[in-house]
Amino acid sequence: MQIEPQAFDRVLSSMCTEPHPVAREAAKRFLATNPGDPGTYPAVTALEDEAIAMLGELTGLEDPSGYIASGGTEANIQAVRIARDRAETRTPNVVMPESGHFSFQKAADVLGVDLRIVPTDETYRADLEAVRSCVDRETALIVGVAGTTEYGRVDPIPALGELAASVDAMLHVDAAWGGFVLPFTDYEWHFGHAAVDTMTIDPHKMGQAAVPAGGLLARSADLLDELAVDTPYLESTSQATLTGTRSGAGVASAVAAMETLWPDGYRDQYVRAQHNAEWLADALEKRGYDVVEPTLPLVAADVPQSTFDALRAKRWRISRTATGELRVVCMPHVTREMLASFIADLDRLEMRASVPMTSDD
Ligand code: 0PR
Repeated sequence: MQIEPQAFDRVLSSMCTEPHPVAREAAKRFLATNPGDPGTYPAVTALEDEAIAMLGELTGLEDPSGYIASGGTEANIQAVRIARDRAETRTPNVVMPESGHFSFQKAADVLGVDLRIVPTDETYRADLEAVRSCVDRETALIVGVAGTTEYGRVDPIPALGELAASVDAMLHVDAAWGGFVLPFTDYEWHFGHAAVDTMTIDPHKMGQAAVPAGGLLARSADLLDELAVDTPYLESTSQATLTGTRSGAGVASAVAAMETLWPDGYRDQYVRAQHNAEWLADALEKRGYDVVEPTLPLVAADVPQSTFDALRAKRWRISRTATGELRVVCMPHVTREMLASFIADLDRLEMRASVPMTSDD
């Protein structure tokens, strides 16, 4: 029996989306290539250089170093690895707000660094005082998030950069999800705005590329060189990636998506997604739910557990924040019609809940 891949028509929980048609096509064409072996697959290697140049353009970095990773998890692990290997101490720590993605816990675990998680403030952003009181001479890295996974918040990146510099630590910005919408906002989040050393920015999230296409960027080549190991029997001499063999599909589809959509297509997509998020937040508020204001296209709202479960039973793919709020990510595949139909289902559920049960029910 052939199982069909799932449609996206009820998916409100994903930070990935349907690849743009040109990205899908490029992924198919480059499926059999392996940028892990540039000597054998030079065409896809040239494409990867293009991908990094374009990511540099999005993030205010003139001469970017980096590579297309398997995803944000790999990019975050590698950023921690660079910082750990640069640190002068043998017992380095990494300071991160509690809004940081769980991939940093994996990084800390495999790399043997001490991960210090500090609280966020009432706006769900890194609390600068908390970060300041946690850093010390052994801090190798401060992590700031530009588009948090749960609430879409952007940490005060320039101030985190100053803090990092004051203790000789590096600053990593996790813009895995936010990186493709933030260029159209007033936030200060990238290499051109602050003393950012490394960044995660994933084409396979808001960038509309096919999975796997994460992105790791470094301000200078020497930072990326920290990751390089010798590859004696390949034609190329060293490799900075965590994975060895890797798919050229993600690389090619990232380039195709960015060539097609940067900047106008991404801008249109951001505007549409942000309007949708505001429309949904408004609709939920009108129905009496507490809503966390969507500063980027991501809505969180306090919906009772029973309502959440009933919506799941209606096959809506929704997820929750750590504190239990309903969380809807307004990705490119999430249309106004989808959201209207979601709200209509919510209304039907609430109506049923408010009508007293009769013996006919
Ligand atoms: N950094 C941030 C800020 C993220 O939100 C995520 C993933 C990562 C790093 C890790 O990226 P990769 O998953 O590419 O390694 N955030 C979502 C999550 O883990 C990703 C996701 C994707 C969730 C698809 C659901 C889904 O259907 O929750």
